[in-house]
Amino acid sequence: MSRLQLLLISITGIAILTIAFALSSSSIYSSGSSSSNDGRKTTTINTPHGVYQTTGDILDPTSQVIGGNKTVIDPMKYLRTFNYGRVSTLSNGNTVREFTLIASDDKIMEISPGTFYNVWTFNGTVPGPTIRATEGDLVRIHFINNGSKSHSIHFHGIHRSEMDGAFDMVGPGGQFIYEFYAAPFGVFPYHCHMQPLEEHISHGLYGVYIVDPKNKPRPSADEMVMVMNGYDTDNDKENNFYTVNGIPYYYMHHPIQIQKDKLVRLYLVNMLEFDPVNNFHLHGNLYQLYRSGTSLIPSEYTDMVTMSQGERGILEFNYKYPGLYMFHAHKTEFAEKGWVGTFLVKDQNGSNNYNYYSAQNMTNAQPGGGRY
Ligand SMILES: [Cu+2]
Repeated sequence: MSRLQLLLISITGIAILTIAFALSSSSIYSSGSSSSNDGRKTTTINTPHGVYQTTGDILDPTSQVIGGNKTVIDPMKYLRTFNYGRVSTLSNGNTVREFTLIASDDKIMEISPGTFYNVWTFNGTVPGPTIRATEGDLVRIHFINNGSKSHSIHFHGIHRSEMDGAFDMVGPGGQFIYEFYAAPFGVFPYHCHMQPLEEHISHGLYGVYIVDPKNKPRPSADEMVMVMNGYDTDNDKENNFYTVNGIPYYYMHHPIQIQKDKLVRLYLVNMLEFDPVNNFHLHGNLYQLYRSGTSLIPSEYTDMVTMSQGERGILEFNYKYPGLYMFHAHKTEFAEKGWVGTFLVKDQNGSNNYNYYSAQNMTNAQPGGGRY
């Protein structure tokens, strides 16, 4: 059979599928499932914008996550929550910041609407809590392993070898105190360092550690944290879901509200397992990028940064015009499997000068009519 004949048959097939779904559909959107020759389940979704077929798990969720303690995290709460610890002062005047991090590995939690997965967590969420200190502070982490496997915490930054969390495993029921001086200033990941590493990281044992500069603090801003991650829900060492802050598409349906002309400072960390790179693209704007956050002088003015696992940076920007703007991975597959969100920029009187609801109708009209 010639390539042309094959092409014609394929086109005819797609056309028949399209018409079949259009006819069988009583609502604007419809979906159906079939099995392809290799046995993989194919989902066909018919929308006013076209017919989509996917062998991936999802194009966009059809409902909301449950929320509460069954869902792996509240991304809106996580976004602007910084934990400064229990503060005390040593006799020499040094500030001490104490934190408790508890690992678990037995929780089955919702990571996307209707999808439950065995997450391994620090303090019950993926990502774990954001730890924040100022350069020179003594940071003391009380680590408790409530899991059934050995775990540890490895902080990036400068510290003694016995505080590195790479060799000393903490067994089930065990405890360990990590102690180090916060240095240098910047943004860092922390994560479990037990083997097999990809299993411990891909299940969710990571979080963000921020060290603020002591002598010259960064100017005040609307600060937020974003962790890029994924979930391999079928155990084939490939991610099925991609997210920023733990739940795919969350900020697409719950835009992050920011003020026009106000400085936004975003602490961005890539903890994505299995895929070699990830990236962050901002719409309608560019940002000053401080790679690793270890300098007060930006390294680049851009709308795109690409990071491998463990890389991170601080992004600073302000919006000139009100409205709704996307941000997402510019690796299209990741964006289509959940790593996409929006900023809703408002002006001083609260208006966003934008037909937000019509945009919401476009993004929220889902197969089955689900609406956030
Ligand atoms: Cu672990």
